[in-house]
Amino acid sequence: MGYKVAVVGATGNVGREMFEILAERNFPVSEVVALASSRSVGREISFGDKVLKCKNLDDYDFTGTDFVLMSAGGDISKAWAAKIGATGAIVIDNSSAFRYHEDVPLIVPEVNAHVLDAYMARNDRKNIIANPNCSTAQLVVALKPLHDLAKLKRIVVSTYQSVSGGGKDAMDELWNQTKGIFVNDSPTPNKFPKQIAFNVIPHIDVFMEDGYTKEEWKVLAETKKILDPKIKVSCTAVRVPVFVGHSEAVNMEFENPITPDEAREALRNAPGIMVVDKREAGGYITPVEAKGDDATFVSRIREDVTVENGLAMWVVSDNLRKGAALNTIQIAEALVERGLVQPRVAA
Ligand code: 11C
Repeated sequence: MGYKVAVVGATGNVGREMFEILAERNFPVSEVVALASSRSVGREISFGDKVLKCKNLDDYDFTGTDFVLMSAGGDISKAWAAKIGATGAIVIDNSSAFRYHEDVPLIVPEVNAHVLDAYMARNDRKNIIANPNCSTAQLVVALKPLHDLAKLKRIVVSTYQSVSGGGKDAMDELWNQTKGIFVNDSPTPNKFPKQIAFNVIPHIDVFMEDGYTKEEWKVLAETKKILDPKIKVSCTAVRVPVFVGHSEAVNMEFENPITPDEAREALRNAPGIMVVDKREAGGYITPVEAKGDDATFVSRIREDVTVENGLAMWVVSDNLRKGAALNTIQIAEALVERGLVQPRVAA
């Protein structure tokens, strides 16, 4: 039994990661199709030991396709997701276009896969499921076991986000600026508002009226939607000169007492998490080690003495994987495992 899977945005950072993860995890496919804009038609994409040629999204017929994994930006998702969903295919969308719609489930399988059951039972569903922002995905994976144990009241998150979250051009800008600075020829910032090489920038996405940025607002809105609307969230999102891997310093206040040891134990037993927490030099994870890994790593678990029932921790994950491509494919896996999607064409 295999599913026909199409990837929209096949040539992007996340699209390419999706093919790798589909192959790595042996997702049960009958066929995999690479879709992109007309300018990328014919470009070759690796899928396991096969090479796929990109087809044109504009004239692709989705009849018989089971899953469409979209990662081509919000505008493409807005233009296509409903049309594709109407053909019966399940769209799993990596953009922010539908995340906050009441009728669209926002899923991190380790946290709220059960929401899929109710959604798939609905006759009026639009067949669109949203994947969260990368900084939210790793955060809620780490918060969930602690929330179950001691009930979160409030969290304060500071992110250290890699440039790959901004796409390939952003990675190129860091690379070219870094090289340029050594030869006294630093190109002017283009993708980022200020120099990113040897610098940090406290600004990701657009500014909102209240002074927070959209990236910071996403962490707040998505954590509430996925985990619990009652949790108070404040975030400062910062871009750092790291190619892949987002890190987060998280301060938490709980309703009930919880010790660092209890937290460590709960995190160790939770799905998708790897605890690396030795109180010595190097006894924690950095983005360089998280790159290419599926786990959400938690380190530096300790008491936050500034509040009653407070803890602090350091959370790192590969933003292109758990933050994007992996979580998208885990949603498809959850739908298959829960018997919620059957192949439309027998393989
Ligand atoms: C970044 N978090 O690091 C962003 C990228 O809403 O899916 C992903 C944006 C999103 O720049």
